[in-house]
Amino acid sequence: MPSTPQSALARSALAIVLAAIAVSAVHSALAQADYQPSPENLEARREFQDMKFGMFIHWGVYSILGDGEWVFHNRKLTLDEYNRLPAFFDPEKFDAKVWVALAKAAGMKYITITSRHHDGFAMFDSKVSDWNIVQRTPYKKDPLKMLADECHRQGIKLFFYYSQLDWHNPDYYPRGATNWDNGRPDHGDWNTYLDTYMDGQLRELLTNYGPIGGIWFDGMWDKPDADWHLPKTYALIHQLQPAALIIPNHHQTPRPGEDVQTFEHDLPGENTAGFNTKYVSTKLPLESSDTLNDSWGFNIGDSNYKSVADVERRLVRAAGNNSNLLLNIGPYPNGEIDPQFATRLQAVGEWLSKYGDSIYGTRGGPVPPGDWGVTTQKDNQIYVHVLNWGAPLLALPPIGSKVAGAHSLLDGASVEFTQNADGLILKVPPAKKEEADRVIVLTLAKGN
Ligand code: FHN
Repeated sequence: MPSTPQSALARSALAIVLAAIAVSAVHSALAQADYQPSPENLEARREFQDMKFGMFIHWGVYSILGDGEWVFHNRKLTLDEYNRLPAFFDPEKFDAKVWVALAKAAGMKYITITSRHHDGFAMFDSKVSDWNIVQRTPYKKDPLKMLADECHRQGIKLFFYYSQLDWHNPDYYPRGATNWDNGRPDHGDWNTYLDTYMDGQLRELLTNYGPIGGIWFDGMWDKPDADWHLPKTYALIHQLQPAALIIPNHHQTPRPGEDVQTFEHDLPGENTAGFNTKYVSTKLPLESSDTLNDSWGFNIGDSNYKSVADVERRLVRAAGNNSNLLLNIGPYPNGEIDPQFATRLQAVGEWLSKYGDSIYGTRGGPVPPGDWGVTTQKDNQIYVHVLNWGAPLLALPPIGSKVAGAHSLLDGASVEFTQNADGLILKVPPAKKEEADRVIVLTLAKGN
């Protein structure tokens, strides 16, 4: 194209704009070091804590093989082999309305879905590469867009899980702990992977789907010593949507710019899984993620479903530990949700319609969680959740406030109690058959 004075002017104007964008990006990247969450972000954190119960969804082209989301790695498939999978992914039964309605029926207030897992396959319409559902599958549509629209319609918050680890992109190099020889070249540009590919996709997720709850990162543990350019990525997210929460599943102490601390397969501070940090933030909202059977992605050989009572107890224990519970399902490749998941979730939802007051909007209560149960608190009410206690009397340590009355949440019947400087003794109503939790509501005296 011949150079004209106008095009020269346009070029200098563009150069100035790009320089300004670069300066502002560097500035906000540095600013993450002493990150001060915006008022919108702080409000989103409070809302997040109030929601308490979320639906985790692992769904991708790996679902076709019915062997979990790690199948690419576990079977040591080559790129050429795995590249054949998307051609078989045609989820004609996927209905965003049904998924969102199920989450609501379960009493879940948010959904966190894999926008891409470690196979790097984007389950959304990405222009950054053609390794995505719209360009590589016969389905050709963007299910995350449908899900986002439906979540907005039905008032459910949507979070995107995003794997930083990538088993497919050659620029994910040097490779990490989960590396195997799948046919990628032994060279690649790490900076391009992070700055162009990953940040490019994050920009799409934060731009094309309306307001989202946040980004749930996973996979940094594959290269724990690498420079992940976190300040830059975190600044980008907070700049595009200040209320979007950054939830990193890196199993480490939280870093500047992160908004929630999440724990996998464990309650905050526990480490039965073997990879969680015991450090628990006292400032950030907390979340604990778990599976409804033993798998994240659809696994045809896994029928080890948790019982409804088990899920209810986990939710209660999470709340008593001041945490949310993010409970996972792995839908079929055709988009249907296994009735084994659906019926359990509906039953939990029915239970929550009776017990929800003692969970939603609460924070961890004044009594440390114990084997017997936990407490939650909202305003001037403390909920004593008796989960595992066979005796008629339950003695609790001092709670720091005077109790004006106590009643059973389920039927409103008053509960006898005595309180003195040594603590509180409650006469626990006898457990009914199959009752996962006995909740006694303590109303605190005014002026406490
Ligand atoms: O490797 C993943 C796994 O597939 C799954 O996504 C879970 C969910 O918390 N996180 C990773 C392991 O930390």
